[in-house]
Amino acid sequence: MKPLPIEENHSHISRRHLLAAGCAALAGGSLRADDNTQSGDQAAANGAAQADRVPLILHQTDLFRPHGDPDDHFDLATVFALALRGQAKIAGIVIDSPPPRRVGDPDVAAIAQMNRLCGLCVPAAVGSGPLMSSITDSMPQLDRTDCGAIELILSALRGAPGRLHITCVGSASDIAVAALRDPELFAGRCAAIHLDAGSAHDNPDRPEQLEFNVSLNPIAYASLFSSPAPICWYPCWDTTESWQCGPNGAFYKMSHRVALDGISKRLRNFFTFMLDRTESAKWLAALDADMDDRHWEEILTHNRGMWSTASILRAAGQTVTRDGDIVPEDAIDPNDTLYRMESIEVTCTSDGFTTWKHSEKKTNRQIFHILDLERYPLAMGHAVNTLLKEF
Ligand SMILES: [Ca+2]
Repeated sequence: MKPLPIEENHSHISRRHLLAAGCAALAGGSLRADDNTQSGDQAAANGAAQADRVPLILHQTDLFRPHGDPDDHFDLATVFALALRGQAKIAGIVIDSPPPRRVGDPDVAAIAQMNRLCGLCVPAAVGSGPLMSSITDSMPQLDRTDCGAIELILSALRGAPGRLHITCVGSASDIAVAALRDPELFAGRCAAIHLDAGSAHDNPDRPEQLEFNVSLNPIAYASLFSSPAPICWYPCWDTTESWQCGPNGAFYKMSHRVALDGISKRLRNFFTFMLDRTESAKWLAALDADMDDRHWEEILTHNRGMWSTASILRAAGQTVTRDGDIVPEDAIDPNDTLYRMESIEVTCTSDGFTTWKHSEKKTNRQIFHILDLERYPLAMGHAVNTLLKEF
C-alpha cells in the first residue's frame, strides 16, 4: 500500500488499470492464444458469448434539472464511464417522478448528453407519481402514463441475455411495484438490487428520522426487503444523517479537485451545465461551449457528498483498492480490500425502519462494510476520477 497523495500519480493508476483490464480479459477468456485460428463464425459466437458476460445494469436515480443534489449526475457519469470501459452495458435509466420538495424536472437532457458523449442510445423513463398504499400494493390502478419506468424495468429483465443488475440511488418506488407485478421474473432474472438507501443505525439523537431516499417512499423501500431478488444493501449512512463515514455507511466526502482533475472539456461542460442550474434547453450546444477557466477553478474548490460509487462499481463486478484503483472484484488482493459485502438477515417495517444482524449462513441479503475507514473517502474520489477521465 502507498500513501494517497492529493496530487494523483497518473502513471501508477494507468499501469494498475492496464493490469486490472488484463486480469478481467483473462478471466473472461478473451485473451486466448488460439483466437487468431478461429473461424469467423466461431469468433463471432465467442464474441457474442463474451458480450453476454458483460454485466447489464439498469440505473434508477433522482436526477433533476435544476439539480436537487449533484451527486446523481456524478453517479450517472459513473454508470456511463463503466460502459465506456467495456465493463458494463446499460439497459436503461429510470428517473423518479419529482417529489413535491424538488423544483427540477427529470433531467433527460443529462442522459442525452451522456449518450452523446459515449455514442450510445440508452433509453430513459420517468417514474410514477402516486405512491403505494401497502408493501404488497402492485398499483393495478396506475394510469398508463405513470407506468413507463415500471415497464422499462420489466422489459429490461425479460430482455436480459443473462441477469440484470439494478442500481437504486433514488426512491424505490418503481422497482418495488415492478417486483410486485412479476416476482418470478425478479427471482429468476435479477442478479441483485443494489440498494443505496437507509441507515445501518438510527440516530440516537433523532431516532424517528429517516434517511432521505427512504423518506421519498418508505413503503416501497420496505417492500424491497420482501423481494425475491437478492439485495445488496449500501446504507447511505452508518448513523442517520450524521455526515460521517462509518463502517456500514457508503457516504464519503469527495473533493471536486480530486474527482474532476484532468477531465475532458466536454465533460467539464456536462458538469458546469448541471452545477450552474441553468434551465436552458440547449444541452447539445452546452457540451461544446467555451470554458471559463476562472469559473471552473471555483467549481474545483467545492466538496461533494457521495454515496453510491461502490454499489455502481460492484454491479459491474468491480471494486476499489485501498490505493483507489479499480479492479475486478474477483481479482483483488485480500490485503488491498477497502470494503466488502457481508451476509445479513434483515427486516424492515412499513414505515422504513430496518433491523438487521450478521448471518453465519450465506444469504441473499448483504450489507456494505468498509474495512479501512481512513482511506475510504480519498480512495473513492480517486476511483471516480479514473472513471471520469474515460470521457
Ligand atoms: Ca440520489
